Amino acid sequence: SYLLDDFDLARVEAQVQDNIPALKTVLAPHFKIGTSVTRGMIDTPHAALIRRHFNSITPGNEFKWDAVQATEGQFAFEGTDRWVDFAAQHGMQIRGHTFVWHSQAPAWLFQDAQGQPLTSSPAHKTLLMARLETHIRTIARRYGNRIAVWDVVNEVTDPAFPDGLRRSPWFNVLGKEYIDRAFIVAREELPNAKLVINDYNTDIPARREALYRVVADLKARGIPVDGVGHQMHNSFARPTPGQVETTLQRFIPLGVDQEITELDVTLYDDLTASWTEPPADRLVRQGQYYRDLFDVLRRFADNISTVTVWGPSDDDSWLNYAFDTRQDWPLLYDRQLQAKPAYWGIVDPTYLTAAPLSTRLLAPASAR
Ligand code: 9MR
Repeated sequence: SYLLDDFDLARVEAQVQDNIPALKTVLAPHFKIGTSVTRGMIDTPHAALIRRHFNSITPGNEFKWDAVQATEGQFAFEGTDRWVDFAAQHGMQIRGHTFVWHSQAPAWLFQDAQGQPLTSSPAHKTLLMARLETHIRTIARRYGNRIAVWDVVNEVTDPAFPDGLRRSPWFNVLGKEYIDRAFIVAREELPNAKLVINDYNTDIPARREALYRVVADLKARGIPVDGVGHQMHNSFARPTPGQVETTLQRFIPLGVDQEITELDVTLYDDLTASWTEPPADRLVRQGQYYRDLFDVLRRFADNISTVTVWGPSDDDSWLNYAFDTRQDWPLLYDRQLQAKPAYWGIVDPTYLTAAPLSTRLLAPASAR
């Protein structure tokens, strides 16, 4: 054992690099580039990183039902207000995520006044539809045009069923009408917003076709859906650039805008490995993956309005806690907010041939 005496413990804030191109400038000819944001980031150096590189934000959790209306009829807008103001202040687009999802929904939503699960009885149908409408109308009226894009429904497909629709509580009570109503009500309230149906694994043929059928059916019946969101939680193995191309191509005849809404690229091949540091060769491969992916996305720029990565920097990825506690490095900037090979893959792939730049700045003691 030993004693320490008379020392300072100081937090060294990450420094946002000011000598590299802003992602949003590099990509301006093609599409908007966004990131998801989480609570607290407004007050950390992440805010500077977000302002510098991105022109769209998607609050990752604040707009979800359990955050906005945890208790029936009591709307909490503190978290959402902050981000809407932040976006307005910095001239960014903001995406609302999401009005209708089966997950991160409070228990009361699918229960009657006695706490019993809702059924498909006429009374319960009326109740749940009224809840859906109230929720959408209340949020839409608060923010109106300040929110340019809405993920109106999230993850509603399931290729296991012939109709391609997930058997969520929404579906089990209301049938597919809940999707129709969500879009119709959103359009009534928000005539100018882009209304999106968002889903994952859209590169896998079964899911892609399920989503295609659902969107085609909505369009055929005049339901106002403007866009398809491909989440894209990717790995090196999939989707390949070719699979992305096939997926984007598939939706073009439907005349919808397309967005990449939740992009990240795990460094792992499986669920068993667990590293404490990212292997350098993997970071370069990740850069190559982002390079090849963005080559495709740029080619489809006419059909894509926004590409959003699911977090500004590796310290703020859902993948750090989704699978036990193993760390992952799926994004464009590292935990010190420095540009990774992933960033260079998009901005200037010639840098990928060199060893990853390590330009971490540690402020000299005198400056702390
Ligand atoms: O990023 C979100 C994370 O903070 C939440 O804990 C998680 C809970 O489901 O949701 C994450 O975002 C999800 C998104 O809303 C929908 N697609 C999958 C995303 C990753 O789970």
